[in-house]
Amino acid sequence: MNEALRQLSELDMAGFRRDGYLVIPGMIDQATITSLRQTAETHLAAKLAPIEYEVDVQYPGAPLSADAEGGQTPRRLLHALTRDAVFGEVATRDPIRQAVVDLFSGTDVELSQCHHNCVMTKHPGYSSATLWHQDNRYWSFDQQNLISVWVALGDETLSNGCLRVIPGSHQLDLEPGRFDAALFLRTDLAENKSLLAQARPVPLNAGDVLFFHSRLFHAAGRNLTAKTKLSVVFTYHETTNRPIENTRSARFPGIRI
Ligand SMILES: O=C(O)CCC(=O)C(=O)O
Repeated sequence: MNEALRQLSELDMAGFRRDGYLVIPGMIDQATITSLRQTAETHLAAKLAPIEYEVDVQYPGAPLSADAEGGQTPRRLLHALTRDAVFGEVATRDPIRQAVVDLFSGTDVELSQCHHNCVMTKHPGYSSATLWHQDNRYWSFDQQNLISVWVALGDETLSNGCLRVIPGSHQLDLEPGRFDAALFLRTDLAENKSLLAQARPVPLNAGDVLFFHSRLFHAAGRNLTAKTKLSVVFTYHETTNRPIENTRSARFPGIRI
């Protein structure tokens, strides 16, 4: 890789390899954050499809049905790339493009359209908690080696449901019995409890960017504040990492960046 073109330092990349995640504070300028946030808020106000609702995910705390109180609470504004050019510009251009190329050691990289590729929202009152999981549950590729990029559009803390991660957990190989049927870590097992004791919150400020490996265990709580939390999330993989035939990952081809 050409050293001069790198976005990340050697230290950043070593940290990512060791921990499975990396935060770059203030990577995205505030004018871009404002534009992303305003676009997301406009789409939310108009309930512009496609939207995944809290009731669709049925995570802990979600309203039980669309007719229940809070049943119309959005969870994800899907297909960010085709919503507005502002999302694609952030996802496919520097500094994020170069940082992702750095983390994949300079190989050819594609932006997945199949999952994530969305604005994650957490609304006051009716948001749900996300249990411990690896994001590979969303994709089907030859290698479980994808990287997600989480851009905070506002401040993220434990109070509004920021991510929590288990540093280094992307290197673990756990027996299938440690997961439930939906591929969340079972919290009743002693061996999982000691793993979860290593969890750390990842607080972010608007404009900070979190890079994390698709094998990293992470979770997040509900939004207990009065303000909606918004983040834009994209996922990337190497071009040589092929989607498995006839899966969702194959049906939504990646975009070369
Ligand atoms: O914001 C959250 O609750 C966690 C999001 C997440 O980990 C996911 O969508 O896979």
